[in-house]
Formats: sequence, C-alpha cells, structure tokens
Amino acid sequence: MSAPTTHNRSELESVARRLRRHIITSTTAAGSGHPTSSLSAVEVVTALYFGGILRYNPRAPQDPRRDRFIMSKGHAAPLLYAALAEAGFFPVSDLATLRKLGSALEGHPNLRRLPGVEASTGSLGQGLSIGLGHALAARLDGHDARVFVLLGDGEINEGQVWEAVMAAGKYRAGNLIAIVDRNGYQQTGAANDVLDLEPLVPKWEAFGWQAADISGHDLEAVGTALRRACEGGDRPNVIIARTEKGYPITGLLSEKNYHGKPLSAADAERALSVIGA
Ligand SMILES: Cc1ncc(C[n+]2csc(CCOP(=O)(O)OP(=O)(O)O)c2C)c(N)n1
Ligand SMILES: [Mg+2]
Repeated sequence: MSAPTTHNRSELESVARRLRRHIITSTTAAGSGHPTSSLSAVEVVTALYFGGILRYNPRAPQDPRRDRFIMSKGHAAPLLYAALAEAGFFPVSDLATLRKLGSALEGHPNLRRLPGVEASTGSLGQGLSIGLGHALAARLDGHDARVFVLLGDGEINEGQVWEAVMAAGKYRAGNLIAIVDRNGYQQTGAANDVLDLEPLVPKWEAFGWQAADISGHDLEAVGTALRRACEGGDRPNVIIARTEKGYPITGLLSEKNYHGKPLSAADAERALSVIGA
C-alpha cells in the first residue's frame, strides 16, 4: 500500500492553512473544543497525511495493510477530523457538525462512529499502548504497517505512557513512531512546572528508542524526521516536535495558556486573517 498524496512544499502549506481554518471555524461554531491544542500539531499531521508518509485508503479504511495514526491527545479531535475530511474519509461539510448532538464528530474521537479513526481517545495516556498493540499485531500478521501516535507533552506525565515506552523497547517495535507535541503547556500551566520531564531525548533513548528533537512547525524538518523514522531497524522511534500552543495566533489569545476554549466569532475572523486561510 502506498501513501495516496505527496504534495510539494507550497501545496503542503496550503493544506496546513486549510486544516487551521477548519479547526478555528468548527470549534467556534461548536462553542467548545480545543483549538490551540489542535493548532500546534498541524504541521505534524499535514506532513503525515499529505506529505507522502502515511499509507491509507479512504475507500478502504479497514485495509489490514494500512498504516495507523492514533491521536492519543484526543482533545485535538478538531485537527484529526480536519485531516480525515481533507483526506477524503468523509465530506468536509461534516466538519460543521463538530460536537453537535447526534454527530459522529464527537468532542473526542470515537472509532465506532467515524472512518479513519483508529482509536477512541480522550482519556490521556492510552494511545501509545494501543499503538504498540497495533504495531505488534501487524508484525505477527506479516504486514509492514507502521503506527504513528501523537502525544501531548502534558500527556506524557501519565505513567501508562512509560509502560508502553518500556514495552516497545523490549519488543523492539521498530514500526512504532511516537510524536510528542512539545507545545510547552498542558491544562493547568506550563508542562515543565507541572512535572518537568526534560531532558526528553535521553529518557526515551534509555528505553531503547531512537529519538529526534525538531522544530515542529517546520514542514521540511517534520517530513524529514518522519521519513527517517520509517527507514526501518528494530528500535521504536520518537520525534519531539517543538511547537507553540495556538500557533500562529498566539498574539490574539487573551491568556498565555489558552486551553480548551473556542475563539469568539470576532477573534475567529482575526485568526483566519492571520493564518491567511
Ligand atoms: C486521563 C486524563 N486526565 C485529564 C484529562 C483532562 N485534560 C484534557 S486536555 C489536558 C491537558 C493535556 O495537555 P497536553 O498533553 O500538553 O496537550 P495540549 O493541550 O498542550 O496539546 C488535560 C489534563 C484527560 N483528558 N485525561
Ligand atoms: Mg501541551
């Protein structure tokens, strides 16, 4: 199975702008949700789905040979939904139903309701364990599928994350790729104030992982790190993606850690003009 879309740099930039527009408009229309947590990971998700890395087929979402993407920081569902819609899993017009009663676009992803969602997440800390299960199962089944898991930098305070890190090292899950959205904040403050885990790279390395530390808003750097992580070998890979929560509209936000709140209609207008979407 091959990746369905490989856009060039300027096409990727315009996909990223579209994803940001969907994030802002869908959360503002819903009157709730996590736009800033979604915005920080846009380049990572853009490079994965549209940069020729993730191998998927929106017409056969259950193909056992597919790569998996698990949004472990499930509150960034608006970003996942935007990418899945742009990738053709369901109509872009469905994004307007985010968080509406009866909609499959729930506040957090539900794998039973939406094609392309690989895990029901939202209770933080579980996605890497689920991803490891997929990675080991693919190996047992003789598929070369790769599993990508996006984690928050607050989320990795969860003990279960480190159980999965240890187990992936032990089982040499070379087809497992974790990405940490290192945006510096979690719900109640700066990630380092709540529970500092730096230095991150040697911690993951100590458990047998190969680690990269990159600028997470640089599409080129993100693509290069993801491709390198897919080169094979028997070590699981982690990419620490240094990002900004709310990028690139941090200047518009009323608080340093603007968490779990949509923008007002007026701020959403301003945000769209900053984004150029
Ligand atoms: C197990 C669990 N505890 C608490 C929460 C509430 N919660 C939702 S988002 C969040 C902060 C997560 O921070 P981080 O992982 O850094 O993600 P960011 O929003 O910065 O992308 C918390 C604590 C949750 N969803 N799950
Ligand atoms: Mg964070």
